[in-house]
Amino acid sequence: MARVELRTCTALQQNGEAVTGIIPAPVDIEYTDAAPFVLTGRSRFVAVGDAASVAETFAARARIATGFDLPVVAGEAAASDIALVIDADAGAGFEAYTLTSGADGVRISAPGPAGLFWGTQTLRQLLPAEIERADAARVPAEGWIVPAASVADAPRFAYRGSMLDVARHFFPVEDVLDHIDRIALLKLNVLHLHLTDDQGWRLQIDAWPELTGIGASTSTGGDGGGFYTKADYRRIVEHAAERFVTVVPEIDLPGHTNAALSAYPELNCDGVAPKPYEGTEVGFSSLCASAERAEATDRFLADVMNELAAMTPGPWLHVGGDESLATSEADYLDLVRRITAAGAATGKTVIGWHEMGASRELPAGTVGQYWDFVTPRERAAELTTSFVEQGGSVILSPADVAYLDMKYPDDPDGPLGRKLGQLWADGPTTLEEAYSWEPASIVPGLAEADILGVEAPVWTETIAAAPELEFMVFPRITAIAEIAWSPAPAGGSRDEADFHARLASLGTHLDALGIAARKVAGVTWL
Ligand code: TNX
Repeated sequence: MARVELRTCTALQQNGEAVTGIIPAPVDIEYTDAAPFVLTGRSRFVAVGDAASVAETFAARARIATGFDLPVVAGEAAASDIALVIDADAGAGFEAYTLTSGADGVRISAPGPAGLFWGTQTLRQLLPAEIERADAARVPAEGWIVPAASVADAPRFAYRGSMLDVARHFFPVEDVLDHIDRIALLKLNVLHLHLTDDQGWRLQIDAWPELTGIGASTSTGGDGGGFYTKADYRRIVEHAAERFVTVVPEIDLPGHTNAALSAYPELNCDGVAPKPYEGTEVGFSSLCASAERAEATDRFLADVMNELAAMTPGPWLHVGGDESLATSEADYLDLVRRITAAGAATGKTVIGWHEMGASRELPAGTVGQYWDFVTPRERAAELTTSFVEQGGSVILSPADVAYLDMKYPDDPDGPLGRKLGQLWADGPTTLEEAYSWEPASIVPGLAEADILGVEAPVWTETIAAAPELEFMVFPRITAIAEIAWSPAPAGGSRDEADFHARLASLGTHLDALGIAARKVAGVTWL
């Protein structure tokens, strides 16, 4: 039996058409010409070890699309079954997994549930796209086949993020849950929620009720407000946790605070609450550093950080720190010290945008998020390495390749007939640009081990509804997900044609999910 080794993970060819391709590319994948696995009405999920809940998450989706019973059971797996096996030797690291598929069944093995879950996301992509459907109305012509394959996989970076700005425009809980499900398909494991900004405060804080009472009523462009109750936030966190996604909440401080300042006069140096803001400027608002306001400001910081930490099971709190252009340098350093101390006092690890590296008093382990360009300008590189010098690590989000709110080059109308996106980060961003950067080559002096991970932010000044979000995020987020998960390419450059072929295949899944992805030129969409 011939073994087709596909070093670069090119899709299996059938009648010259790509039928399958995994994004992000696994470390190792071999398709064979052996008989495929077929999921049928007799198939079961056989859980071995602590695998039942991962099996159930996948089975729930598969039942809806197939109409099959697909029970989750213990015991011996038959050739018609999918076995999910916890096995300490199945790979290095808690997110590693192996997968084999063929006429003898599917077997996914991993040292722990997280790896097992990522294995099921690979299986999701190996199945026909109809597996994504929210009803069982369409049976794939070839049946529910999984090509015979053998995969061994593990992520390059521990932190693989998608950031959603719910402050400039509010996105209801259901939209956020959908987004989590989609990023999990790409093995992204962090949802960074940008919860506060000048235009809105989106999270209930009991000790400061007007943050949402007043501060949540607005958005950019006068499109109405909204906020998450604590129960809403917990729903998001739980939905994410079931998909091995950690929520990183961001309260942006000390700038980007007009919504909070408009809700509480005592947070303002002049004691006067500014009007709510619905424009798109940045850098005009600031918490007050002066001694007269210290009691109110520090109580605000402690209350917000404590309530936020109490409802956040993940290890990180993001405290912002970007573009505080209305804060003097001395005040900025003073406020960053107090903000990061309040965050760290909760026991969480603090994350801040790279400007916070100006402080030499960061709590141990503070993580810096780099948002300058692929080629750092001005002080961006030194501000970033400052986090590492102080014992922390770095997340890379170079704006000219990883900001998904940048326009596409041909600036098409969005799905709701409006122009979307921004140009400030060195003009539009193509799919190829999003795919063509190397995390270890951005900030001089950063070693691989200093890089916690990679994140793709989407800011929503111009993006007001879920289809618009989908149109800007997909497909470029698939490029960022691959950079975050897959090994650094041998020889330094990634194989764009291979990526395009796999993306064409993934595109059928995005279609079946009903995602309004931008069908960029250069990909032969199926
Ligand atoms: C910069 S870079 C911002 C956001 C804007 C975004 C628009 C950074 C950390 N902040 O405040 O929404 O550009 O692209």
